[in-house]
Amino acid sequence: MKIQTRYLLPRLLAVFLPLIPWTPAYADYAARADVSAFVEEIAVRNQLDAAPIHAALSRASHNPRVIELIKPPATRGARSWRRYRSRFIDRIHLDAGLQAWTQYAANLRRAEKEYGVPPEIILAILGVETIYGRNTGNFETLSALATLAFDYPPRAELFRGELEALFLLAREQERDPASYSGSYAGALGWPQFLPSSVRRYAVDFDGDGRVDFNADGNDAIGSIANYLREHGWVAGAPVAVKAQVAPHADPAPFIEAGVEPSLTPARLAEAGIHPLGDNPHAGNATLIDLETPGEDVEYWLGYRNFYVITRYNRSNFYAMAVFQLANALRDSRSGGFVPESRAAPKKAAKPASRAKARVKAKAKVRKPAQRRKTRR
Ligand SMILES: [Ca+2]
Repeated sequence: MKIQTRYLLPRLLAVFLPLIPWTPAYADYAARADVSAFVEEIAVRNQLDAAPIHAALSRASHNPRVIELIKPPATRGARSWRRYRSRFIDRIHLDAGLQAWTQYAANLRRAEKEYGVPPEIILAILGVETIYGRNTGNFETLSALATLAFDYPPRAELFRGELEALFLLAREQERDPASYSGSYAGALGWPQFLPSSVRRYAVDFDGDGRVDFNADGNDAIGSIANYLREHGWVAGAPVAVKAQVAPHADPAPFIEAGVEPSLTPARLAEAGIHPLGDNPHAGNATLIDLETPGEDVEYWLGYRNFYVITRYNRSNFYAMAVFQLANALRDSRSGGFVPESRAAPKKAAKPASRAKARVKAKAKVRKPAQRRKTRR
């Protein structure tokens, strides 16, 4: 009988391939030439000893879950402001936020005094980011950043910078670089700062001699306030106000004008776009459209402080959720706010999972403003 060799080889491969240990290119970071070049480069730039960095990276491992989470979804569903909002303006965030307000009242007041950022904004960021330290993430930061720096080309430049920052942070904090954990994108602790932001903006707000974003919220409170002030927070100025767009108006060019508040009240008025309320702010604004499928678009004017919140996470949805959670916390503290979920029960929102992960991925990209062209 003639053996059908052309079928034999694929069959043999099918049988034996699974038995051969598969060694992907990223298996051992310390053995890779591109990784060694990176180590040499950062060692020279920062007067670091290359050997311990190399040794640390030899303990890092590729984490496929990190790649899965950072990747944009293959199919993008319709964005829904209502769904996004319902994930953050709810009983869980309000209760935890009010409790944190009481617990950290003294430091929140001090942060406002020193940095000009009101307590409810700081609390809202802590709420949206991690629900006051509940969800800081369980990814080993060194491996997560190595995976993104060396095995995810679209964001390699950013994450190589963050990996370098992690080594410098570890040196400054006298910690093992492998001892950090946080989000899959390398964000750390209650405020989810990337290592570069920890180095640049973190403050030891409780004065115990070190920055600790995991033990409690004290250092996070001062650090968030400092971050916002450094990005241009204006004490006492408004964040955003609902806008009315006249039926004849075409908001598209104004929305496309970008995230910088560049639209003067006169130009907006001329186009038929007006702030709602009695005391319109004289400052420049950006026009924000909040879309929910099947509903009218909600329009808002975002002022300088809205823009500053987008420096924490470059998303209008994110900044608006922070602003509205802040308002809800303030109103609840004075006894006025009834969360939507209680006032009028709606269909349960889908679990955040993928969409939230995506948002958080970007949230973590907290590079200094001048290094960042435009983000999210
Ligand atoms: Ca401290």
